[in-house]
Amino acid sequence: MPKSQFIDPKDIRKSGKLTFGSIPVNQYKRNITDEKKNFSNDDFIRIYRDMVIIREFENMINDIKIKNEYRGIAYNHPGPAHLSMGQEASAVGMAYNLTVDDLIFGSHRSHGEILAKGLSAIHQLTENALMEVMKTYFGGRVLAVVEKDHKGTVRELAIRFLLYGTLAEIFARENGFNKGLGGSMHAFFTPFGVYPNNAIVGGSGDISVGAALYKKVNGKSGIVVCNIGDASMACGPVWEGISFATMDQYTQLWEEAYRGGLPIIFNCMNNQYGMGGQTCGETMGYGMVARLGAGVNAEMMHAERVDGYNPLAVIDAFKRKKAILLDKKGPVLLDTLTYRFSGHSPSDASSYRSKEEVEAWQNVDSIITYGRTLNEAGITPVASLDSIKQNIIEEITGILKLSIDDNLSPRLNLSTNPDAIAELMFSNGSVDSLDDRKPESLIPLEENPRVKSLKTKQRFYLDKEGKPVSKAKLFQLRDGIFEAVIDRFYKDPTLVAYGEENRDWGGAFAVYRGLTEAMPYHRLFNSPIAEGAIVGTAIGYGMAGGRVIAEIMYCDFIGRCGDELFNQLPKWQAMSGNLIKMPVVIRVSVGSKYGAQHSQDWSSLIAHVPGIKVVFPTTPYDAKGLMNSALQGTDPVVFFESQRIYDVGEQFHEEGVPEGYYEIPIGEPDIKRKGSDITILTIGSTLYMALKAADKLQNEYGISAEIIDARSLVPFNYDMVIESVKKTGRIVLASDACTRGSYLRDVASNIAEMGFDYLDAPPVVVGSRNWITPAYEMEEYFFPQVEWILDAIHERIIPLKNHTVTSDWSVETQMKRSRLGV
Ligand SMILES: Cc1ncc(C[n+]2csc(CCOP(=O)(O)OP(=O)(O)O)c2C)c(N)n1
Ligand SMILES: [Mg+2]
Repeated sequence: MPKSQFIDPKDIRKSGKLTFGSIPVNQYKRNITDEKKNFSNDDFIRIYRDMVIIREFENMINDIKIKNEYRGIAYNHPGPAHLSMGQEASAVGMAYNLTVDDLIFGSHRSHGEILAKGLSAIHQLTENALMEVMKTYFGGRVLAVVEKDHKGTVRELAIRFLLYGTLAEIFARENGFNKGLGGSMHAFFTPFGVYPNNAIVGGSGDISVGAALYKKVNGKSGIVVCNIGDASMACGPVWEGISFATMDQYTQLWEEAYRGGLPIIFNCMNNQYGMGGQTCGETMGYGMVARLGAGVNAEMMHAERVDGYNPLAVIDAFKRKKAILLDKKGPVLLDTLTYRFSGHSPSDASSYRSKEEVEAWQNVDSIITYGRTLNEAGITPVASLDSIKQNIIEEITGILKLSIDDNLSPRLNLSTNPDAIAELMFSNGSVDSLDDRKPESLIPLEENPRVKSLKTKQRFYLDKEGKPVSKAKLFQLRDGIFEAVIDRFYKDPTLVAYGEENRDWGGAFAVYRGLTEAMPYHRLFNSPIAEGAIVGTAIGYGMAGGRVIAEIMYCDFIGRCGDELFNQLPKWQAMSGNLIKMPVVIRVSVGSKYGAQHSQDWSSLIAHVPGIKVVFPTTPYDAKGLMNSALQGTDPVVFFESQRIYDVGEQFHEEGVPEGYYEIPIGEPDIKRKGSDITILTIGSTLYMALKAADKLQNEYGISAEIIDARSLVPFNYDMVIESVKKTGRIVLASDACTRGSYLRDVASNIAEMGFDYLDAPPVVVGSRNWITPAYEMEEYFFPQVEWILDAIHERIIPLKNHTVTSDWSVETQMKRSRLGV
């Protein structure tokens, strides 16, 4: 809580009542004659055309899925296809007034939204702009296929491009909008403002909020629409995204120019089912999705239910809601009522609903109803509508032929280039700043009190006389991180940092002390206690074009942002065909002393997931250099920090920690002490334990240990380790992670394979016990100790003369523990 806001017990304890206003439900009353003021005949007809394009596109996919054939063209599509037949009016109505600067995010059922938004963009952009988009996208390779033999207008060409890029993506072809790596549930096309669609139900709920944050913080025009299903309204990311989007600080604390709500519409495509579960009456209790807005903020999120079976009602609602956002009064919750008469997927037998129900909705099918209305209002004869439909069928038939032609539309060739996907996993960029604006700050860098105080600190742990420097005078590991972070704040105007206690508290572990004085609210702020949203919004912020540092206060809390860390952060660069960049750094502090739920090193879990760079520095010099690299790059980095060593000084880099900027490449381990008889490879603060073990080995047993600090887990260059093993013939690996399934087990097995010829004994891993972390007073029985390292060497690698073991390294015990699962 900022000190500027006084929590007065007199006010807080007053009695009273909370009252809620009313939420409009299907209030749209205009008829087509009224709407003639707002739409030309061409507009009315275009709305119809767009709905039919979506319907026929999905008809085609449905036929392919069910009959392996569409209009005589045979094809087998084994992948997913969640169709939205019946929902076309809600998609077209949503997209109608959105510009290309307005971004939409969606779900597994978003083909219709992609096409609707794309068609709307094609209508709005100039022909030159359209040609530019098509020529530059993947170097024009998508365009090349549809351009051949095309005789129509540029806009018609662009429609072909849209249909082909989407269908080729669904069929996993390289010409697809995401090189075939997204597929049906994840296809998107950012030049038209179509951002990632998410196969994880509710996955867009927090990511989209991050994109809205990007718009707001960087003064970019446009709004964000988060299209999600009615069942996803139960999901954590959606609730956390809503909490993040409605924080009071936007309207109460942020500086004048930035004051106001986030520009986002949570648009629930309410088809009333989540697979076979009925959200109203069975799996949820909201009755109407719109009701949820009432509990969130005083504006009740401007919630409203709108009839998504009438495209004009949806257009009207989006127009009004967009105006609210542009007036900085967002966010908004829309409950767009709709119905899919297609199954959840083509194999769905619809056992959960009656034939009568489906027919009742088919009877009010928006395409038929709207077409009839146009005809009755004298806007267009039935024959014209029929011919629109016929043309669309022909067009889609042509697109299908192009998309399944293996010569025109091949897949990524993993036979000729087995690394084709590997090459798309990371972007490996190096960028000083993601925007040209001057970075905003409250004071010049030199005037910052912490920057000034750091100038007086000792940057090496020993003074000139070789005596240890006191903690008060020492430049510590936390200072190394701070210097990298503040430097980037003054270089990159897009950089924002947030998490729990990031502002007034100075970061839970004082890494950010001094930043609050330097940075305006919109660049540094406290988030809600919502780890999912902390990481999810960071992903959206990065995707939209900004750089972000989000913080998870304790490593144990990464379970709270599991989906964001495992399914979202690592995947979108590759799933976009490497068009999206992800300059997102997640700082994760590894705890100690606080028992089972605050003291786990889960770096192995993150390292297991392909697509994230993982670092774990343990010295001030490394922490600063690696943070600089992380903040210069364009890839997601999970940056582990150990609470045990935030206050250590630099012991290894003899010149001390440089004041200026330098980078340490991610992926390179570092020899912290040279030796010749045995290698000890460590991750995290176990380095300091290993140093003590090395002292003992030398002093008591005459064994010289070489100590290598991994520094990074992913990527990881084995050269130095293999070279060391060639010399020593022996290796122990130690970290605080529980031993079973740990990253060091993986490294050990790789070393056994790659360095077998040089090894005199198998690599041995010393990790924590496979238990809960006990209380601080019992930690010595859980985390690796100096003696454990010596015992492991003695028992498994090389007998140490007169050594008395204190921990049990017998094979029998190892097998027994494994049998018991502990
Ligand atoms: C986290 C997660 N849980 C379950 C699923 C399986 N699943 C896919 S779609 C779906 C129903 C989603 O319903 P809703 O959000 O209303 O979207 P709709 O399918 O109706 O468009 C489920 C349960 C999933 N993809 N992700
Ligand atoms: Mg649904």
